[in-house]
Amino acid sequence: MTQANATDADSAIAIAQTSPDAPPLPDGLAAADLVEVCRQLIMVRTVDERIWMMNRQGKVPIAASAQGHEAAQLGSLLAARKDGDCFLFPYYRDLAVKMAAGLTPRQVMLSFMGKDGEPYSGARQFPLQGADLPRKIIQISNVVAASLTQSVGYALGCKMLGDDTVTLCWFGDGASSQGETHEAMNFASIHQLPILFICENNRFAISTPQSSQMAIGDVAARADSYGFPGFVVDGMDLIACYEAARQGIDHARRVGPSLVEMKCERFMPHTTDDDDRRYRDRDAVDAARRLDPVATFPALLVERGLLTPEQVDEFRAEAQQQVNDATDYADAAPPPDASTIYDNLYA
Ligand SMILES: Cc1ncc(C[n+]2csc(CCOP(=O)(O)OP(=O)(O)O)c2C)c(N)n1
Repeated sequence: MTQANATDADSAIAIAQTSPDAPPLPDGLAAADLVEVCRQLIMVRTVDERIWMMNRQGKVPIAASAQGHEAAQLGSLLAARKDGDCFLFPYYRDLAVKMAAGLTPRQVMLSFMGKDGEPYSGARQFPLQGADLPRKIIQISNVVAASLTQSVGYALGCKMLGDDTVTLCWFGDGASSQGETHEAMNFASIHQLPILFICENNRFAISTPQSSQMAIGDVAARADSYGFPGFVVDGMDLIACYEAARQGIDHARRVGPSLVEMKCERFMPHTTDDDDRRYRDRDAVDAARRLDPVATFPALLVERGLLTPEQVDEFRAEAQQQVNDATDYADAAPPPDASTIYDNLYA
């Protein structure tokens, strides 16, 4: 890795010099990138917590939390942004992917409260499902693993058109147990499609532990049998996830598919409808929380001299203020007008 140039990303705050004995920044990253991703991380967590709270107040019908997955999601999305030419197929837990791609707190709250202005489906679907084409995102449904075949189809289209886009597809360990995943990966390999598969492995498919759905430790081990590379990375380490995704994107463009498995933690129940106390040991959840990226990543940047503790506090205050604003805005917004019910339907 080489020391990156510290000028190619905007940041509203002054960036301190990296400590002289800090390790070099990852290839292609500037100090300002890490500061900006730290701001996003704090923002996403603040939004996510508010969504959960609004569910308990009866104003959000359902949500799947990204808490514990943010380093995997933001690291991989940062790689996509640095590449500049990627199309994204996130899944229902990927709030951080969607927000880092440009979705605002107001849009998120409109979506989860089912209000007019929801950007994915006009509030006619599960929150944030449909498409956000200006931000190059498709997430049609939460049918587990369906997006793998859809994303492979997208990558095939790019290849046939001679388009340089790389497709990224995120999914869970449970999705990797579906037959559709095998079909998609096999097809992608036969045709050497420009796609990166990212498995966010939190070791649970709702209440089913990994050991009950596969007899192997690493989902990435399957890549070999499809004929492409597979890598395991610490999904709680944002920079490691960035580097793995960057290599996967590069590989997709030069050669074809690869699979990166990001081992992460699901801090919350599967969704707001689930009670994970029935199947998860609380000590294990508490232990997982000690790896929380929303604590470890800002601490890393402070240690490297890229941020001060006061600046981290400013990010937290800014996030609270924006999320308060977004909540009030969405709460006051009307539901979608009944006359738009047939918009965006084919027939
Ligand atoms: C085809 C299909 N089967 C079952 C379900 C019900 N379901 C919703 S989420 C889920 C678990 C998926 O787990 P995983 O892929 O590991 O993702 P995670 O929710 O853990 O992030 C299941 C079984 C579904 N939505 N679609």
